[in-house]
Amino acid sequence: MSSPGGERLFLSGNEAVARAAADADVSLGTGYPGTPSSEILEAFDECGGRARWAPNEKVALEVGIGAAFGRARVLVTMKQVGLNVAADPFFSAAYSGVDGGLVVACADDPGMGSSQSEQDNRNYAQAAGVPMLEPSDSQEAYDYAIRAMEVSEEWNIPVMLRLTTRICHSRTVVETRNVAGPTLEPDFGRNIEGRVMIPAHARPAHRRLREKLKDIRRRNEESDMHFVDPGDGEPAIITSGVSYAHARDAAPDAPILKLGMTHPLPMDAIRDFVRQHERCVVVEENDPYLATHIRAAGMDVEDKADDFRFDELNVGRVRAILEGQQEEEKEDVPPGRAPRLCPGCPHRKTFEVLDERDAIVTGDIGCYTLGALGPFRSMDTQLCMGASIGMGLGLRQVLPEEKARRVVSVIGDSTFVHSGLTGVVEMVYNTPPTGHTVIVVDNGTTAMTGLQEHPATGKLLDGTPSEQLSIEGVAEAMGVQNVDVLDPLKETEKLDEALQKAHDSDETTLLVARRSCVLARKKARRREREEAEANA
Ligand SMILES: Cc1ncc(C[n+]2csc(CCOP(=O)(O)OP(=O)(O)O)c2C)c(N)n1
Ligand code: SF4
Repeated sequence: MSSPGGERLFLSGNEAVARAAADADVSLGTGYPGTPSSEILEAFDECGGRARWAPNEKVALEVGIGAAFGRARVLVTMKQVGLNVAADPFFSAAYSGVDGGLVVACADDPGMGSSQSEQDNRNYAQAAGVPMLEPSDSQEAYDYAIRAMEVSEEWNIPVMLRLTTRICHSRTVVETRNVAGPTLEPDFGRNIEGRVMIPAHARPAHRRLREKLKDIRRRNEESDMHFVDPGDGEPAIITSGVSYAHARDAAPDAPILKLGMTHPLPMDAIRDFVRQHERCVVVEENDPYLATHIRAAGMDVEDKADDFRFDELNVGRVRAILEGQQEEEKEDVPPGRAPRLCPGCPHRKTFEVLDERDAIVTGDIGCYTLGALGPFRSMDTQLCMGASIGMGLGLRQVLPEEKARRVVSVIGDSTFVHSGLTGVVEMVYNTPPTGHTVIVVDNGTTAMTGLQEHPATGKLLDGTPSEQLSIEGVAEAMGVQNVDVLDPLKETEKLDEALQKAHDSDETTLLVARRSCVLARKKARRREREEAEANA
């Protein structure tokens, strides 16, 4: 896989991370799709890497930790909220450390172009005690992915590569280089004290982690990952990630301290810079992560006003921050056209039926969330992946009987596998007095994030066949009393009747509304054509 380097390529940040992983001989890439991170593993596959979609981010990270215990180089990818799902192993892996190299590429979505929250994952690196590198363009995405692997291997610690939407999707020139491959062969050596995180082992592991972080910080002080762009303008700027590019354009004459490793922070280097300038402004997207930690270290730096905490930054907004503007002038932006389900989308019929039935719908995340908007307006709740079933059960437990019977949980096939299964266990275990009804809207793909495969499609990331998880089989095995599969378009009446029957009974029901996504069908036909051409 590794290349001699020296190529000049025009890559997105996601492609640059994938190319770095291929050049660094990463043994395994695993993750769960989520905008803006999804293309990393797809591009890694195209570079010849071994890339796999896991059922969810927690499993992906656990697979990654296992492989890194086996001394391999591993890349794990996810979007920012994915780390909420994977947080448990993330915190513990910081204690246990790893034997190979483990890089967690985690992509934040400032402005929430495709997310339900504007969560700033830099706080996770700090909270878990995991070193973090923040690239500011595709070249740095390439270089820092390699650096992150080196830091991970040198200190035996997972490392977070923190990306944001602009970095993931913007293309800039990348020069590849010859990257040293792993020095260790995959192997497993017993280390029970280091890897079994019972309290007696975790207490010294926590102390070891804090010592490691002190050493990494000392190394970071000397590192070329932070540098000063000299200038004689005022104010001086401290920044990182994509904000560096905006700051450079907004204030070309200003001295800028650009940080690369932002956990643990090189506080001595920052202090030196702050001492030399009368007025220092921290420019960063979303949370005041840098500003808070720099101030906590006793330095007097200016922070952006609260108004600038929301959404992505751009050159104009950075100028306003540097001028000390406290409130942002809001432009009247005409509302864009609301997104809609595609014509012929299989989810449409299900929502028409639910609308006619006046169901109370606890929903989930996917294309089908558009059932909450016009013309259907028939989804009443949506919080995070997998929440539909638990929330439906909660309502069923407390509502008066007639209303409780109207509650239906709607969840997509990818989301069902990701985090719906334990909701079904709750439904079977703590069945509400009126029972409960779940509809799995199975369109045979992860449509919302770009038509990725998942365990219930029976195909791996690259389209090769794999064991297919049966949604109805799992539901039956878990003890759901009534399980049925139907085509929402061809069997609309049957769907309505099944919902009526479920409404009137006190039993648990799971209906699989199965019909392929129109775009997934097109993609499958394209793939078949390409395969036929290749074999001709
Ligand atoms: C924890 C988490 N991981 C990933 C995502 C990104 N994401 C949103 S919906 C979704 C799955 C959509 O697939 P499916 O449930 O099958 O519905 P479809 O879009 O195909 O209708 C994903 C991966 C997310 N929002 N949260
Ligand atoms: S991409 Fe597929 S699932 Fe999503 S709206 Fe279009 S047809 Fe429906």
